[in-house]
Amino acid sequence: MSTIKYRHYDAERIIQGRKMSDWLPFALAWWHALDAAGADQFGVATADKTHGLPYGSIALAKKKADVGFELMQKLGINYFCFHDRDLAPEGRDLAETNALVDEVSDYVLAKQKATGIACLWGTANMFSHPRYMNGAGSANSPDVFARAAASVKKALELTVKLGGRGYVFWGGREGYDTLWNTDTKFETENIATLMKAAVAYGRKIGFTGDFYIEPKPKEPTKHQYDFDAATTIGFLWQHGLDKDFKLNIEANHATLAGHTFRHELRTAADAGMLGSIDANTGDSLLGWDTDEFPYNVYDATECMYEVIKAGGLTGGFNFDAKNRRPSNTPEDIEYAFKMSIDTFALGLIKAAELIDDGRIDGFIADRYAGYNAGIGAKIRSGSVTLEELEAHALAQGNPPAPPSGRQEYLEDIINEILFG
Ligand code: XLS
Ligand code: NI
Ligand code: NI
Repeated sequence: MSTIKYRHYDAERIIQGRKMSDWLPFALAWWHALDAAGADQFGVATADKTHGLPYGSIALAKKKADVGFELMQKLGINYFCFHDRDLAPEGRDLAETNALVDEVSDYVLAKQKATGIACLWGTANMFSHPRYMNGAGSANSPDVFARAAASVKKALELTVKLGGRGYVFWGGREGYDTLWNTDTKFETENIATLMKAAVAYGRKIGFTGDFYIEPKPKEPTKHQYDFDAATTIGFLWQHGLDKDFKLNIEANHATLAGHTFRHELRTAADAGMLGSIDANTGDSLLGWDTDEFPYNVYDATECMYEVIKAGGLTGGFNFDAKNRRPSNTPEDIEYAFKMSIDTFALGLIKAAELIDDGRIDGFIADRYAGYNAGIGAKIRSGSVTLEELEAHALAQGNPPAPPSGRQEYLEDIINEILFG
């Protein structure tokens, strides 16, 4: 039971026929909440998340789990997300690395059993270690490719062990810095091969959840292959991966791609591939992946409108977010989660009000009403010919002037519902 007093979030409250907690399966990102301590390109950490223990030790790995579960219980958050390397440090070789993460994941699993807190998704960190400087699935070296594949195998095993709903591929180094040294076709084919092997192995060991790709256009590479939702969907279709994969849409990545968060959600949903969300936000004046805790209620309302229309997520809302560098105390972490959870809860409430109000949906239905009958219905059937369309155009004379799009009228409805 959460001990935090939320203004809007009430896990049991029913919205559009479902509990708030079912619409909003919130997750804590291990790497940000328990690791990120404020270091950036220009300075070292401003927070201390070592708990007096040696950095990279197993004792610290277990302590992080203690702190994480305590925090999730306090906040009433029911899920967490992890990279293999967030749970346990890298050993001297693959065998030792695997043994270390086995030990820590046993510890985490025991805590899950004791608390009922579940895993939303797992992933493999294939971007931090220098071996991945030229990519993982896209590596020019088959030895590095094999090492990446081995870490995907292990991370899948960990995800199954911890009962994860999903498995994420985020390709931090899967891209290029210069085309003068890169065969893009070759590299994307190899990435697909790695993903196909992951699907085959995952299904073999009983992983029934969704695989996700998390689109991001750049950073750390100049260009990442999973640029945005549309590019990623095309890749999945091209390689026959669309049955097993959905998208994990991150708000800040949408901004980096020159899209709105809502655009990316809609694009994924239109393809039936809206799976999960990394809930964060960037700063439009900074222009990099600052992973801030989301507080913009317009964005959250738009997001939840898309999520309700899509029928909910198979995944959840992972707070892939960290405190700003000067917010460096443990209380700041709680304030951040509390603020963002209330932001999304309010977004859900307002999105549901918009739908119940009906004016927006009604306007959109009217806007396309011409397609309900006659030549419009024929077009919608997909079987219309140019000859039929020409015959219609000749018979009708000039088409009537199109009606107004009414953007400002509709925006005023949004403001009315948000603010009265
Ligand atoms: C980085 C990504 C990363 C993924 C998980 O920008 O958002 O945190 O979510 O590897
Ligand atoms: Ni992310
Ligand atoms: Ni990100």
